[in-house]
Amino acid sequence: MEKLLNFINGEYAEPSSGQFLDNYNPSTGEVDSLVADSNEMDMILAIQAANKAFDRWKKRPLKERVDYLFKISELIEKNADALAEAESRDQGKPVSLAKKVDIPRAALNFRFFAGEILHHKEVSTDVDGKLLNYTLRQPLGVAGLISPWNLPLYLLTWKIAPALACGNTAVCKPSEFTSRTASMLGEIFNEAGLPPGVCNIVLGRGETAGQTLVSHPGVPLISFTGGTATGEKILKSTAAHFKKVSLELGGKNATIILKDADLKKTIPGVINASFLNQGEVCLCGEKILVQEELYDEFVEKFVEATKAIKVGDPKDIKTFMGPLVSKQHYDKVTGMIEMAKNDQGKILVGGDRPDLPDDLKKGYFLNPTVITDISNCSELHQTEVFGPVVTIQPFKYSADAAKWANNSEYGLSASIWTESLTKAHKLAQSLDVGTVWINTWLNRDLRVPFGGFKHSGQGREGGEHSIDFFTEQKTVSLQL
Ligand code: TXE
Repeated sequence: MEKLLNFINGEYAEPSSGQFLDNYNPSTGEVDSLVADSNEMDMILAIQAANKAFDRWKKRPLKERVDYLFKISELIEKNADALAEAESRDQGKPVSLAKKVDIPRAALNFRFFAGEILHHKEVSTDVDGKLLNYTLRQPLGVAGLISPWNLPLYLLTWKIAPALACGNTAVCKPSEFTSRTASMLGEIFNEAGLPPGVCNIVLGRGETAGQTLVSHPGVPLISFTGGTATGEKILKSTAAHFKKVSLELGGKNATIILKDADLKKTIPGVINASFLNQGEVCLCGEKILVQEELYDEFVEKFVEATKAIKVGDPKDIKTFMGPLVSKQHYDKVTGMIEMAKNDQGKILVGGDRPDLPDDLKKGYFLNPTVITDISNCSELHQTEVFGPVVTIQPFKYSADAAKWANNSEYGLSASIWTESLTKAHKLAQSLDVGTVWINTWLNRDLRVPFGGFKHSGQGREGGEHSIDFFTEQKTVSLQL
């Protein structure tokens, strides 16, 4: 059976223990490859390789570093079809979505941060012509980059590109559920001529490989995207070494629809915000709040649009939703639907499995699910489902919408749908979240700060914020 291997110091390597994890295809429920189950020793080898490469990498002329990033971006584009198919096979997302979003975004991450570092400027201040202050930036060393399973290549490259652009070297730990595209990156790095050790990829479990990376004293910064509980563990593990840590964690995001929303634009937008990527995007709006006057009409049209969603083979161009990523995750999501039923929730559509051909019968497919009539205080309104399950609740005034939107330990994002931009702006001001979209969702501009309030994370990445994170800034004060 095919083995997905580590990429350390420019070479593919088996894990030192010889142990592998079963890698399931979520569409069929069958094991279709094996993933290196790396241990502490593998991770230490990767950290040593990255550490050794750091001194030369940080001294390379800026243009040279940037040229590598542009080359990697081109190669991702050249291999886009193979990468999209691999992503879909591992993660379950439709191939069409991977081709349209994940892989182009991965290529863009390298191009964007190459441009960002090329155009980066520092400031200087003059004090009466007698004192000149200016700032310098320097990379920190080995960056530990840990990514989740929902947008595997997209989120990993979102970390690799700025880390390398700033002159750090990297050790990556992709999710054990979706290691395939990460393992393909090694070949791309070699074809781009990236010097050995500059970017290493260690596959395996979080509690072994991941934990070694976050606790190792030779890794001064950690960029993590994943679950909030893991984020908390990482903070504790890194505290002893005062590491720089950026955490992008979960969300329980609200979609707020005011009574004057144009449903022609709103319904397709909210369908995307609810069910894109099987609802496995940390920015998905799981909690839909609709102003009373529009509630009935919205529910009727939204349910109709949900029923029209095609769930099935991710290879089929017409498929909008593939299977959930894993059996564990499928059990978690269906468990939350049971919780809604126990809370007297009314399931208007979904909650069941689609009827599929024999080869997909054991896949982790779930129909998009819409639930109403559960109390605002229900646990389902606080806990992240991370699947194709949304609740709809009515509200009277904008202030009530803000209250229910903020009623969660998370604070990642929200979307507001209305024709009144003044109302939308006021509402945006009252939401405790890192990103508010108005009449749109998931529209990402890589220059703007991205991150969460409260338990949705700490720190911001994107544009100059990533440069801030992946460098230390130094002030030089010169008496003239
Ligand atoms: O994520 P984990 P899981 C949410 C979502 C999901 C829940 C758990 O609600 O149901 O998190 O998902 C690595 N030290 N999100 O369990 O475990 C792990 O190997 C170092 C939100 O899959 O957080 C993987 O590479 N690393 C989300 C990465 O952390 C550790 C995306 C994420 O895995 C580690 C995914 C440790 N001790 C899930 N333990 C988002 N914000 O986009 C695990 N890892």
